[in-house]
Formats: sequence, C-alpha cells, structure tokens
Amino acid sequence: MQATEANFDGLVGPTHNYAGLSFGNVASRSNEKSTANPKAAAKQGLRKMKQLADLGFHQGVLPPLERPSIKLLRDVGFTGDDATVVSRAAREAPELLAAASSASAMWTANAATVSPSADTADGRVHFTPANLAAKLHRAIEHGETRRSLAAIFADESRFCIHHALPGTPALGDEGAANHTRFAREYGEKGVEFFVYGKSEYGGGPQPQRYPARQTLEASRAVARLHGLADEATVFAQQSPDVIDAGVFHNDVIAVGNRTTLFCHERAFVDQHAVYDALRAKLDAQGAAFTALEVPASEVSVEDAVSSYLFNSQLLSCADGRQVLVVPQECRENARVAAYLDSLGNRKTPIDEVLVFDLRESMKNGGGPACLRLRVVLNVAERAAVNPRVWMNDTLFTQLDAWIDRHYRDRLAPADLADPKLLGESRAALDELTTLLGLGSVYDFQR
Ligand code: SUG
Repeated sequence: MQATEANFDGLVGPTHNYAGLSFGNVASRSNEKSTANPKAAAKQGLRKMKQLADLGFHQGVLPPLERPSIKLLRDVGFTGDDATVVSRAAREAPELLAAASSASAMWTANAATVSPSADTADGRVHFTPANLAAKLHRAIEHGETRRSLAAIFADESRFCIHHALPGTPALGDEGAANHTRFAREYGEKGVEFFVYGKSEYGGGPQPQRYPARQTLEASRAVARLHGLADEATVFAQQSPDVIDAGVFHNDVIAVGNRTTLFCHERAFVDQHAVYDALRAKLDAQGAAFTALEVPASEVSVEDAVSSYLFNSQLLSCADGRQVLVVPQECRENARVAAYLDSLGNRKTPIDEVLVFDLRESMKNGGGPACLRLRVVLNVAERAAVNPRVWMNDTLFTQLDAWIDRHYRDRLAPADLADPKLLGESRAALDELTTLLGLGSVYDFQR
C-alpha cells in the first residue's frame, strides 16, 4: 500500500480545565472559570480516534504532558517539595498555576509542523515542535512534546525531529495549525502551504485587537529546516481582520487535503493571488488544485468561529471519497447546518460529513482539526512508528478503562490548588507510558 496520511490525536490529560488562558481565542475566554469534565473530554477525543480508525484511517495517539508542570513552577521561584510548590503557587500566583496545569497539549495540531519525506531534501520525515511562544501555558510544551515524538518516531534514518525555534515573538510558531500540505497522492511531491499572521521584519498589515501568533519568519525557518524546495512552498498571510474576529490559527478558517482547499472567502490577504500561487505550483506537479470557498453571505466569519466549520478534518477514504469531520456545534448553527446540508446538492469535493461531540475541547477553542497532527507516512515509515500508539480495539478498550480509573469527572478552577491532582495525574501518566510503550518520557519518571 502506498503512502497515507496518519492522524495522531492528543489524548486529553487529567487536568483538562477552563482557565481562560488564550486571549484572542473566543471560546477560551468565554468559558473561563467554568467547570470542566476531564473524563468526558478524554472519552470524547478517544471516541473520535476509534471511530476514524474503524473507518480505516491510520489513527495514532500522542500522550498528554505532565501537568501541573512542577518544572515551570520551580523555574518561577517556588520551592519546597512538589506539594508545597503547588500550594504556594495556588496562594501567591494562581495564574501561573493555571498555566502550569493546562492540558493544552491535547491540541496536537500545535505540537509540530510535519513535512513528509517526499518533500524534504534528505528524504526523511521532518518534525519541528512548535515553540508556541505566544502563550505561557503553551510555550512550556515543546521540550516534552519533542520527547514524546522521539519516543514514537524513533528511527533517525527515517525521522528527523528538530528542536523548536527560539521562543521569541519574532519567531512565534504554532505548528501544523498554520500549515497544510497539498499533493495529488500523499506519497508524491507536494506543495506545503504556510500561513502566517504577521511579518516581524517585513511590515504589512497586522491585527489590531488580538495577537498574531505566527510570523512569516518562523514559517520560513521551518521550511528551511525541513529542506523544502522553493517550488514546493507557498507562504500566505492570514487576513488580520479575521484574527481580530477570533481566528487565532488558520485552521479555524481553512482546511486542506490533497488537492482541495476548503476555506472561508475572508481567510487570506489577497485571497485570489493565494489560490493562483497554489494552483501554479500544483500544476507544475501535475495536480489540479480546487478551492472550495464559502462566501460570507452563507456563513459569516463569526459563524465560522463559533461553529468551527473549518476546524474540520478533510480525510480521503481508500476509495478516494473525501469526508469532512465536523464538531456538533456545526449542526447547532442554522446557517452552517444549512451550508452542510446543501453540499449534497452541489458539486463539491466533499462526499460525506461526519459529526462528533467534542464539546469539552470545543469550549477551549479546540475542534476536530486542533486535536490531530497529520503525518504522511509511506509503508516503511509507518512500520517504523512505535506500534503501540496505533488505535485499535485493544488500545481503545485499555485507554477507556484507564480513563475510568484515573480521571475526575469534575474539575473547577479552585481544584487546581489540590495537591492530590499532581499525584493522580502522575499515576495516570506512569501507567500510560506502559500502555503506549513509550519508556520513561516524563521528568517524574527520570
Ligand atoms: O492555543 N486553547 C488553545 C486551543 C488550540 C486550538 N488549536 C488549533 N486551532 N489548532 C489555544 O488557544 C485554552 C486553555 C484555557 O483557556 O484553559 C487554550 O489553550
């Protein structure tokens, strides 16, 4: 079998909560301080993985990170044993404890940018963990993420895992959420599409209300690290207006797969020039580009942000049909539902729509596409992946029972002060490393 796209979803961690940490992400801010259900969150994500695996897609699991991060709390000066560190932070700097406790690594679209071996100069699959420099709770992810990736994609003759770019605003990098790869067939040379929010040194328009998290300079650096040829890359700027409307990552307004780009008409600066550039570079590779653009008259940017229509997964089935995986919020918005219903009567590259309940993650601004990292793998590369992370009946049953054993069904902001949460979380992760065959990836295991 030829190359396929595998999706690696982040397993929601035991400290999933709503702390309002992401200014510019409307859902995160509007659900601040509500009570989360980590058990339900983990099960919602797990069910998506299982159902997609059952449909024949290659589906992998990425582990949560150790949270609360005692390392962060020690780095900012809290001392004593681990329980004391947590209780001091809870008393003196609850906002830092919240950042240290976020389960945000579940959104693995931000774990890294991935370039398939067909595109890279050295013929390896390249990963650059995202520095996520825009937000403290996310900027502490990349070191641990890199370790997890190295435990799963360990064969250095096939996989190259870079270090994150320096974590500074000029090089803000949010990973695959701002990156899409187009190709006629997954295993053929493709065109990698990098979308940035602003240029640090190049001038140009910038959002006024909310931060642009990704810079052009970061996108170019990742392309260079991965050894991508000029004819295989397109760089485009996200419309600053949509960032100001809550589109904090491009995957909130656009998704691509193979030769299709599904996006809102307001997604990019100079949108038609973006299509032309993609079309020209794909043409040169014998692939016919299609943009399926949704007009604001049918779905407004606000509808897109509240429903996450474009934070969908566009997946190719073995028979070539494309399915769109959307969150159930799309059915609850009348205009978005009408748009999706109309797909059957129009000639579009989307053949079927699958709806998932991902409510717990959605309340923090994370839809189906945020929860997954796409990794195109050929047969030999797929065989080199740590086999224990592939979703199947056995792993599903094990993880479902593991969630039941370890997860709370209620986590309010005040519960982050509970020093028992650390022990519970570590016990869960310790067992998980055995289930997934990861070895001792966590600091507390070393
Ligand atoms: O970085 N939310 C995440 C959501 C990430 C979504 N990912 C993609 N679009 N690919 C973020 O803003 C909220 C956490 C809190 O408020 O508790 C948060 O981090």
